[in-house]
Amino acid sequence: MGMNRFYKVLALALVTTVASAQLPALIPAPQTLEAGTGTFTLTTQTRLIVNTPELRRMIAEQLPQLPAGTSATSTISVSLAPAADLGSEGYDLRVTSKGITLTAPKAAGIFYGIQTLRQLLPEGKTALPQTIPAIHVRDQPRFGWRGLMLDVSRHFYDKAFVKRYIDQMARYKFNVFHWHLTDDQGWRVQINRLPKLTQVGAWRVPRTGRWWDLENTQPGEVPSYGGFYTQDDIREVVAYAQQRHITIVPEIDMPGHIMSAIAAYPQLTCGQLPTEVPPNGKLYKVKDNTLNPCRDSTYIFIDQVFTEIAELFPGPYIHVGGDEAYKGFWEKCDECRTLMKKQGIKNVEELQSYFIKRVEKIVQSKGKKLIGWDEILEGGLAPDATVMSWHGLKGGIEAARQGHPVIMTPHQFCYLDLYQGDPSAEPSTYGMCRLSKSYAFEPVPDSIKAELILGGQGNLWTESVPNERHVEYMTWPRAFAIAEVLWSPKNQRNWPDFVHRVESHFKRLDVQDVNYSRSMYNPIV
Ligand code: TNX
Repeated sequence: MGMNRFYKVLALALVTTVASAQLPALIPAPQTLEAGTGTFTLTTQTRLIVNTPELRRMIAEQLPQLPAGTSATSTISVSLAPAADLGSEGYDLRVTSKGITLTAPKAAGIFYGIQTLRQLLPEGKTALPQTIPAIHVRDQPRFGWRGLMLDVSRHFYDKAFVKRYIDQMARYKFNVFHWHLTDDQGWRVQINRLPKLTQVGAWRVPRTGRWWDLENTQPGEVPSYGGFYTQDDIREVVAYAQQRHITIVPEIDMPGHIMSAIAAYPQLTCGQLPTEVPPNGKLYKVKDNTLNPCRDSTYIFIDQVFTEIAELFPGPYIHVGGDEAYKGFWEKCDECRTLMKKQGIKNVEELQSYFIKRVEKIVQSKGKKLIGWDEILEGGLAPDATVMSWHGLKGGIEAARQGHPVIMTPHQFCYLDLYQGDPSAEPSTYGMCRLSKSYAFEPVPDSIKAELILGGQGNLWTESVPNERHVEYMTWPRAFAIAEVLWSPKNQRNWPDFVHRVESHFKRLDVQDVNYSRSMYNPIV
């Protein structure tokens, strides 16, 4: 680097540092932010002016308690007001020395404005007075789908933790919680019509020597690892998420990754091997974990499950998985061969497509829309499917080319189960996805219609994530990066400034006792 260029880079770095030191550290960065002059102090005399009971409840839950004051000179005014340019989630937040004004066309926008306001206030302090800088933020998200996925099958985390996780998501303006409720290693949602799904399918005998499966077992007990959510638990979590403007997308993974259900109801498979809920471990190769796509009884089972799932989850989608289905047993199954001949199905990929198309009809009969992982492209997409692209961007590009909506979640950028720093200093897993890589995620490829990309999400698979502290460690700060990619304007991305803000949010996580990784400081040498 020439000397001139060196000084230019140095000057730029200084300017960035000075600028970021002055502006409040908001994550995700808002669309526009202007610093004002002076500060506003929230005191016991500050009066709250709100025009609906719903907003009053929201503020009571999210901000320090404001006693009914009398001063008309210091106010927080929150109101719904039309604004064509703010969309359904945007808001306008103005802080001056006299008070705070928050307006939005919809309640969701008010909710996000409150999250911004919380980030302007000191973390964890409830006592007044509190002082915040004068500022004007006019903000709305880049994408309507801003998700995180949590796998609760490979390891189970209880309802209280899931609520805490959702709380944390809401602070960073995520609006979709994709709940991976079933997989080979455990079925985690109670289905009343099919009680064995949780009586049998929610429990597994751990592989000897796997401390993370044995850690909850008392000495002398027959080790059994597992757990599930009752329908009351699910309703409680759904209501909690709704209050935070988060839609839950339940995933019931099929036709593969469903050995836990097969262990409970063995007639669901082609039946060439004995079944059990397998022990956890990504090295454990699951084989006969595929539903039999040729029996009507399989679809009756799916109908029964989705009837209850649709009642429990008010959101518009059911995710049906579709990933990594092992099709070897279909090739060897007489029933499958007969059906394929009768229907003119040429290969097992087309048989999977036949299966997903039938499943889509069931999903639609419950008033819901189907989402699947990108393998549902194999053999032809179901007519109205939304595709979640995890094999890089390519599945999403192909689905969009066919006119289908897409959620981008390419593993290279969005997989929160991968190493985030030097493997010798990190808990054991595989692959690599550094914070800087997540921050470089761009959901819209050049070649396709941007409107078909609904957004993206981070996915936390949990084969090697045995407990709740570890879930947090894997999630933060990478989910900060994903939140910013999905909310903030693309042209405002600024890595040095982001790192600065992340550091300030580490302090917030400390106060909240949420775990996180500092591996962004570890260069891999
Ligand atoms: C692939 S990504 C899977 C999961 C694993 C994950 C591990 C996807 C749709 N399926 O079952 O947990 O890799 O990273």
